[in-house]
Amino acid sequence: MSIQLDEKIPNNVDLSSDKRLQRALEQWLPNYLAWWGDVGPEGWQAHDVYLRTAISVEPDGWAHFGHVKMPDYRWGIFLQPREAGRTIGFGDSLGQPAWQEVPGEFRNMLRRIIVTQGDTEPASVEQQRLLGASAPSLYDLRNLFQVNVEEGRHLWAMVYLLHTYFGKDGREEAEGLLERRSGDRDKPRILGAFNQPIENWLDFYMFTMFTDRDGKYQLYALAESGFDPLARTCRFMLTEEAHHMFVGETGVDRVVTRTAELMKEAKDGDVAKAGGVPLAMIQRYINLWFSLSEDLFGGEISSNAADFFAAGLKGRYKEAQYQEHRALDGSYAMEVLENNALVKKDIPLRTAMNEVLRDGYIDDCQRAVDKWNRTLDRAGIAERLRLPHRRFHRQQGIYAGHPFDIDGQSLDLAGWQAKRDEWLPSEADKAHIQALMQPVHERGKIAGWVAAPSKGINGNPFDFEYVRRS
Ligand code: BYC
Ligand code: FE
Ligand code: FE
Repeated sequence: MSIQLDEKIPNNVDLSSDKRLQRALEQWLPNYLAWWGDVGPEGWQAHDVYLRTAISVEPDGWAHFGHVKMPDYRWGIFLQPREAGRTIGFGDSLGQPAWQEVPGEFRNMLRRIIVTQGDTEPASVEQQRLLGASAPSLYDLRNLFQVNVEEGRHLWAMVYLLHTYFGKDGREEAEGLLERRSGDRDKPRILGAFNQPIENWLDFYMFTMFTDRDGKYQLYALAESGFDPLARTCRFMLTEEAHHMFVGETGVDRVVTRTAELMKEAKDGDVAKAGGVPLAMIQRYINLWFSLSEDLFGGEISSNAADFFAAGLKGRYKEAQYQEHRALDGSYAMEVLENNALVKKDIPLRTAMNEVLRDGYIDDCQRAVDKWNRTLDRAGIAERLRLPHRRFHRQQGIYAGHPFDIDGQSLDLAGWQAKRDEWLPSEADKAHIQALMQPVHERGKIAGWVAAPSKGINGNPFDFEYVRRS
């Protein structure tokens, strides 16, 4: 029985001898599979998909590749191995031994962080569930499903923590994670971007580029956590996350590449007429998903963030890069909106932790945009892509609800409305992209609006049979 269990659920948490966890999972697993069947990827469940499965945490042994049916995917539980003598790296408890059990005084805060993190994972699967029907290639189809099964595993990772460390209310929260639904009016997912529709593959590339990248920064911040099981769980999740961001960053780059080709080939340079995505439209999708994803960092000025940091639960990106880990005396200069005017203010550093994390995120996004611009440059195209200003189109924090243009200049409502369709995807854009979403499910072929990748997955060529009928 226990050997069977380890075979079914690969893990490094000694599941076969943990009766309590087994019982909790026994209850939860059928509900998880029902959820996957209900709102996981539509179609393709009986196909063989070339997927990687995490079967150990060894640096070069964890990614096992092979054709499997998604419902047979072995969702596992992996934590980075424990580091002997690890201490808390920041906040009020700096230098004390890392917690192996939940510290009572921080229990609610910690549970809330874990639930918020856990909620995003199934949400993204729900958002992406219809994309298989319009995949531009088998390579892309496979990448979509890879991302989906791994987000499923990330849900498992948070459920493991809830089941193991939070008793009855942890089990209830774990059920709740399967009950909320992306975009549902009555029981929506917790964070804004995870209730936004992902309607087409440009949305998908933008989401994996910008929204999964929020995941990277949040996971790095939680990988510093003084609660050691959370830190170790997030560290391992980050190894999988890299591929999701790769799918997004190279996905956008492949669209840009194809657009540049069409700009030169198409008669009178009309990319839209030639069946491509015009650069201005790509820019509007960048503007949308970048701003939605910035909101995921929370308010610029946040007492929650200060509390998380003080408690030693959520640190900064690579905390070791900083000299000083209490962040009690520092401040952060911020432009704050006061009576409709921007005023420079010094904000106590702990309260500005969301903004500190967002800074690193924005730099990382800019690096990717620079790369896309090099693609344009190599193709001899003079136009450039850009990130909108961080104040543009915000719905959380101090700039929320106030219109700013893409350079961060304040506008009145009429000014915003006049420009809205220049900056964000319009109904016409959506209709154009939708018309391009003709599926290409034939081996080695690719849709006309996106370039093929420069290489395939795990050393295989692009025309490998990434998804096949069994
Ligand atoms: N939408 O103090 P504030 C990933 C709420 S992505 C809706 O400004 P705080 C993934 C907030 O909850 C990574 N509500 O913010 C990616 C609070 O509510 P209450 C996910 C929001 O708390 C792709 C109020 O506004 N991980 O893994 O400092 C695919 C004031 O909050 C939003 C995490 O997020 C929003 N965008 O920061 C798959 C890590 N922002 O108290 C997966 C855990 C804020 O008034 N979460 N609010 O009811 C956190 O660390 C924090 O909760 C947040 C928010 C950074 C999200
Ligand atoms: Fe994830
Ligand atoms: Fe991800």
